[in-house]
Amino acid sequence: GGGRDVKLIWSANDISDNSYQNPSSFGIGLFYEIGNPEIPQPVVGEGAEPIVIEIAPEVALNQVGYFVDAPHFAMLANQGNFSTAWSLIDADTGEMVYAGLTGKPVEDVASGDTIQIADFSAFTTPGTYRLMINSVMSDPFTIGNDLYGNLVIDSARYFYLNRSGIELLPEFAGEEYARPAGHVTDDAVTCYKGTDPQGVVWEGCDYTLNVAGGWYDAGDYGKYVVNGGISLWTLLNLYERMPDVYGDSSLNIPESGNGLSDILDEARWQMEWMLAMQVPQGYPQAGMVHHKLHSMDWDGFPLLPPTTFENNNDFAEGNGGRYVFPPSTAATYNLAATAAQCARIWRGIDDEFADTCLNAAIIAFQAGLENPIAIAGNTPGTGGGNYDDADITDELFWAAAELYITTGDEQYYQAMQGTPYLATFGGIDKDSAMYWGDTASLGALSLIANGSDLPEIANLRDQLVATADAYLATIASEGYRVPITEYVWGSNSSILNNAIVLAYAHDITGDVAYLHGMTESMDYLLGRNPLAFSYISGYGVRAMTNPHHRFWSNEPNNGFPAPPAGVVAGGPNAEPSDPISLEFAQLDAGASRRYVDMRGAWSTNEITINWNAPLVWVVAYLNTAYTE
Ligand code: 9MR
Repeated sequence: GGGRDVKLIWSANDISDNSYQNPSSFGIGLFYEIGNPEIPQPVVGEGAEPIVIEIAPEVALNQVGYFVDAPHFAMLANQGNFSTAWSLIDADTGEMVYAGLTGKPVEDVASGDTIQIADFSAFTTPGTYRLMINSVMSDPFTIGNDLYGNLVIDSARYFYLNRSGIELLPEFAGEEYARPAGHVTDDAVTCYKGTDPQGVVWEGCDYTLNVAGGWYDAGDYGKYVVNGGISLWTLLNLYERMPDVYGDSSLNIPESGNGLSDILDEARWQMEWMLAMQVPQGYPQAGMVHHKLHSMDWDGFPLLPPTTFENNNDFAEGNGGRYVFPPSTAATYNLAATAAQCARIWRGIDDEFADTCLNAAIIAFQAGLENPIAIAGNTPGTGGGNYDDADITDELFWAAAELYITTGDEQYYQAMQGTPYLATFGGIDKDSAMYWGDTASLGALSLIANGSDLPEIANLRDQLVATADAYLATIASEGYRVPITEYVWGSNSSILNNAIVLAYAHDITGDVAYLHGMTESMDYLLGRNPLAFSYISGYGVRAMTNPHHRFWSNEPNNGFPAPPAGVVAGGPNAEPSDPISLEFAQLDAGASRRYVDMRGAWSTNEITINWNAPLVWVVAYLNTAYTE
């Protein structure tokens, strides 16, 4: 092996120059470069300095395993600039079953690594193995087709476990994750009113809304329509494409046993909250949708969601209350789109609910057209994210597409034609096909999934396949074989959303290459990456355990459990912005190494509904493809 230093840092430093909140608790957590949990953890005390331990390098591979006929690649980073031997070893007998040589090492720009790559794709005998590359031995992993059955369930339970406004009971949540209802006082919230430090006057409103319920967005207790929308769309789209994956009682949630798909029950929890964010008739901007709901200041960390919260609706002393913020065009189209999905999906299941959704969608779309420039920007206070989005043409297209699918009404076809996205697949030529701020692809995927026979669809399908081809080309050229080259905030979700596009290309063409692009995307997330680290909690021997989450902050002795299994971290961020990532991430390495598994690291290690939703979609698809 080569002489590169690798380190494991355990730190309990007090990080005091922190603008988020409760900084003293942020420094606790494991920092892995290439970590090894078997190394004894140093004892830490107040204000201890980080301790650096030299440990061995790790083989980067899918720590869960590989499907039998999918590609089988593994990497070793920075252990020499020469071709080297690898061998596959039966984990039970110790016998070598297959062997080969890496090619010439690859210089990977994204990480800065020099990588020796083993390709054992031709070995297809199911079993448990270890892989040795250049004398570095891996942990055991599987070759087989039943890899993701548990992950299909665990990843989807994320949503129940992040519900607001309902007590999480032990029989559904498990003892560890049970907690009181959070923010039941969201049943009466008014609009923020006041003059912010920049002199901007916020008008307030003459009503309160019952906006209890929904899912918490992420590590914070905000609830945002923009972001709630793409997350909900993803689960509903999963249901439209794969209605049988989540049968009744599959997720053990309170609605289990009602005879309906549990993923629909879970989606409805969020749909009802989205509906409640719409401005009621009779008030200014009726039909528009409030952008978001959160408190003026960040909540403490760690912290159980408070059951009651002083919303400060009468604008008494202080400004720490919880408010809805002004309607935005983007939020309005997010509701129009998802409520249109709702209207067709619940038709025949619950017609009254379908009617409610349809009515809300139609009204929202019209309100969006009449208020095209209600653009969300910065809001006063620091208690929530902005989800600011100045370009709403993509949301308009998405909403029009969903309404057209549901109603067949010509006006929505014309609205789609008024945007670029009926002629051009929204995701083409982009590093990521979609995210909360770019939703044009969602409309195209829905049109394709619902078998639209519009004349434009053939071209959209071709462009979708061309987009998927570009991802396959990226996989082939990136050292760690991922379908992205940019590492934005939440980069792991770019990979997952691109994998959804690969799934559609697989549906359209039947070409297994796209399915393999999906398996390779999961390989990366489950450990075949520069840090040889699984970004999905509970899956893999070195997996994420310290997310930025106010309840699952991994302080079990104080009532804050480690995360449940099946939660994906945001992942490496080329430009981390929180003090923990800035201190502990490898900023001198490439972007795909800029990550730390520490709970203060909100710009690399937060967890959110819009990142777990595509994880659910992708593993549901792969599990179905490989086990049926
Ligand atoms: O996912 C969002 C990412 O695209 C933005 O770059 C980032 C900064 O604005 O915010 C992310 O969203 C956060 C939101 O604002 C508040 N809840 C947690 C979200 C994930 O970090």
